[in-house]
Amino acid sequence: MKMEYSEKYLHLGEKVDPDAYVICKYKIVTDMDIRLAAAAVATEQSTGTWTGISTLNDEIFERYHGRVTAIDGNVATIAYPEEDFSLDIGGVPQVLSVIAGNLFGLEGLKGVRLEDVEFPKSMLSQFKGPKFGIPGLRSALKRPKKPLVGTIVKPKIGLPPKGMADYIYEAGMGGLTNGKDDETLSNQRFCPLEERVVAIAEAIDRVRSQTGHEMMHAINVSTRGDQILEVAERAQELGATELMVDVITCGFAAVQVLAEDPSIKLPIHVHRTMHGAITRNKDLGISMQVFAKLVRMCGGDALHVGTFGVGKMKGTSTEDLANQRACVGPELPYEKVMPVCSGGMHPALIEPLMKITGPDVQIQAGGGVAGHPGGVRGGARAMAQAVDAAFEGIPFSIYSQDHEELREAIKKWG
Ligand code: CAP
Ligand code: MG
Repeated sequence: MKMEYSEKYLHLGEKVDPDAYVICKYKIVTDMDIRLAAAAVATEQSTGTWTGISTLNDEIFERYHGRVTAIDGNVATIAYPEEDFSLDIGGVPQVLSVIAGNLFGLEGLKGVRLEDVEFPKSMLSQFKGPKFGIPGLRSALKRPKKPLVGTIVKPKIGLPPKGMADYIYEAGMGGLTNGKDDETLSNQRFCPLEERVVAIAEAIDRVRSQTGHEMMHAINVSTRGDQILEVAERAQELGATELMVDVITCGFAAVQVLAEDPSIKLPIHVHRTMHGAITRNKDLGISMQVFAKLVRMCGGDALHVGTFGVGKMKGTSTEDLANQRACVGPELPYEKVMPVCSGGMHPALIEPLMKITGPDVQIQAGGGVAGHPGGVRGGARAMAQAVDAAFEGIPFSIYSQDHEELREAIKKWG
C-alpha cells in the first residue's frame, strides 16, 4: 500500500522543551530516505495515518503532532507533545502505544528499535518509583554494603513445597540473602502457591532463629490482571517476604499495582522473562534500558539487568551498564532499583562481574548453587565467599586457598 508521509512532521534542528515533550530515540533500518522513514513514525504515532485526512485541522496538528527533531546516522529523535499522553486512565500501556506501538509494523521500515526515552518532569511526577529499592532491601536484610547474593530454586519446576523450603533453608544457612521462585513456577499441582509460601516462610524463620541471618524469598505472583492483587495479598498474609512479577508477560501495570496498592507492604522483584524476543535484535524492538526506566517509574524494587556478558544469557557490558544506570542513575527522580545479575552465574564469575558492577547489585545463581558438589549449602557458601572476596578485593586465587566451597566451585566451573 502506498503511504503518504507528510514532511510537516520534520522539524530537523529544532530544540524542543524537554519539560513539554516525551523524547524518543529510534534506530531505523530502511531503504527509504531516513528522514521520510522517521516522519512516517512520527506521523503514525501522533496525528496522522497512511493518507491525508479531512478531519485533521491545523489546530489539532500544531498542538499534538510528533516532531522529528534530529537524524544522526540511522538514529532519529522524535519528540511527542506531553498532551498526547494520558496517565490517569491509560498509564504505561497508553504511553507504550505511542512511543512503541504500530511503528514496528510499518511496511516501509525494515526495522526500527526504540533505543531510549526521556519523559518530562510533569509525567515523571505522576509515578512513585520503588518503595524499598536498594536502601529498603539492604535495611530489611541488614546488609548495608555488600552485594545481595541469592539463588533461584532449581529444578525450576517439580519440587514440592517441602523440597523448596528445604532448599531455601540450606541456602540461608549457607549465607545467601535472597531466594526466588523460577518464572515458570506458579500454582502447579506439585507445588501449590499457598503451601509453598507457608513452608518457605517457616524455613526462613528457622534460619533466623538459629543464626540471626536475614533472608527473603520472592514468591512468583505473576498471573491475570484481575487476580494479581488478590494472589499477592494472600501470599503476604501467609508470610511471604517478597513478591516476584514478570513484567513483560504481565505488563508494567501489574508492577505498578503491586507497588502502589496500599495493602501490599512487600518489596517487588521484577523478572523479565520473554524480554529477549523484544530486546535481543539490534535492528528491531525495544532496548532493555527503556524497560528498566519504566520498571523504576512503576515501582519495581529489584530488576534483572543481565550479567554484563559473563553469564548464560545474551547481553553485553555496554547494554547492561545502560540498564544498570536506568535502575540507579540520577536521571530519574526515584529511589534506586536493585539491579539483579542472573542467568548462568556461578561463584567463579563473581570476581569479573563485580569489577564492572560495583557492590550495589544482587547476584544470584540457580545452577551455580544447586550444581555445586557440596549441595545447596555448599553452593550457597561458595557464592557468599565469592561475594565476600570480591567485595574485599581479595583475588579468588588467594581467598579460595582457605575457603573450600569456593575452591570446589572454581574447580568445577572456573
Ligand atoms: C537463572 C534463571 C533466570 C535467568 C533469566 C533461569 O537460572 O532462573 O530466569 O536469569 O535471565 O531460569 O535461567 P540459572 P535474565 O542461574 O540456573 O542460570 O536475568 O537475563 O532475565
Ligand atoms: Mg528462571
